[in-house]
Amino acid sequence: MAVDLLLGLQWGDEGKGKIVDVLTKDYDIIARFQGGPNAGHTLEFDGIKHVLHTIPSGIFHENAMNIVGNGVVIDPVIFKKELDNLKKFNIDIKSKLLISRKAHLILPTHRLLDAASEAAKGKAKIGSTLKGIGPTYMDKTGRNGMRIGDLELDDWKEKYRALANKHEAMIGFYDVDIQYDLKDLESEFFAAVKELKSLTFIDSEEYLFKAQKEGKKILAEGAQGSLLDIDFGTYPFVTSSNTTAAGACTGLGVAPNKIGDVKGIFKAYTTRVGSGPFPTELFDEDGETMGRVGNEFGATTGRPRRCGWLDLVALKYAVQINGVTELMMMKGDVLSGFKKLKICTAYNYKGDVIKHLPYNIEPENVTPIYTEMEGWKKDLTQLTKPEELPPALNAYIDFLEKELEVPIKIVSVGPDRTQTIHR
Ligand code: 2SA
Ligand code: MG
Repeated sequence: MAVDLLLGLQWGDEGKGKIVDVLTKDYDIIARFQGGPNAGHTLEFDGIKHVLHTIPSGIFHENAMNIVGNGVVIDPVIFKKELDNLKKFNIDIKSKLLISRKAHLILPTHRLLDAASEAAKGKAKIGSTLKGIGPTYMDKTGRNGMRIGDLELDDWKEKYRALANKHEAMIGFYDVDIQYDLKDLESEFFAAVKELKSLTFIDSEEYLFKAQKEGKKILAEGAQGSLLDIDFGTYPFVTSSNTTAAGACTGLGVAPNKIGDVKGIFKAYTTRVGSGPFPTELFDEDGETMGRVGNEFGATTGRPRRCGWLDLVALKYAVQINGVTELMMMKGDVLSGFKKLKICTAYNYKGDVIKHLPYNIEPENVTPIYTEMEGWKKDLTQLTKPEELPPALNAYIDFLEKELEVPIKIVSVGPDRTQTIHR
């Protein structure tokens, strides 16, 4: 059985958590393959809103197994908080959540290094979530990292100590003022590790080989978005993992020829949190309206998200990089009431009109070229059938399908599970 993927096609926050939750009934296993507690996946059902960071979004479904794959980085402290938040749901976590031994650990000093690195960058900072993501992946690729499997060894604390000492020396290297009490951070960390160790660690690639053989349906849940990919995103303003389809192969141990549907999710407009170029960003009332109506605040950090029109040049790029086979459009409801809508279909790049994403999309090089479309007034949030969608929204969807050459299978009209229209 092939492994399906669900990927964010923009700069994250497309609504992956909601859609995984909606799709989980069709899957036996939901697996996270990259990122870590920088992610904020929001789910809403029965009037409750829930934010997950490291735990896969299938956790609320009785019959789904949830896997944290080898490509993920785990902060035991945040993980423990996530587990605490789930307690009220009476989920049998031990039997429903498995963690790869090969996943890397975020140490308290990784978080401090993240803060020091960002502070040293000043105005050029990445806008990291400060969860220690970059330093942890640096230790992974630098072959210095600690993995979940290390926690099963008797001498793991020695390994921890050596790495933490090295990190402290590195923090000293940055000429910035970072206040911290490592003793406090460590006691919190060790307590959290103890709880983490009560969960089930597995060789997740082996588990997934078997599951595929047995015909189990697996969905790989991406975090962040394609434009934050370490290779293909707007470098250096990216995260430190491969958020694109290939990341699911390396982050779970799934062979490329075992990938099935690639579900790409995007917002009907664009948002970005953190620094970095954003060609269609709005600084006017329209952008303010999107942020307010769309409640555009970071689900992990609470930072306001920057908002702008849909950028088809960037979206097409993401569709191509990922080999997207079906699309899901989120938050169309937020655009209700706009008289006119703009879609960026090309860039003016240093005087030339181009339709691909160039090496550099800084504002001094790129000006978006827009196609204008009629808006719609209708409140979409109560709609349940595709026939009920207003004509102007159908025209918007048709236009996107034609440009992107991929069908839009789901139109989401609100944050709740039930506010989902299948086409
Ligand atoms: P990091 O923390 O080192 O991975 O940050 C590097 C860049 O990646 C961006 N990034 C994100 N962008 C959107 N959503 C993310 N998750 C949270 C959310 C973010 C939040 O769901 O809202 O709460 O602020 C996420 N995680 C990382 C980040 O902004 C940097 O630009
Ligand atoms: Mg998010």
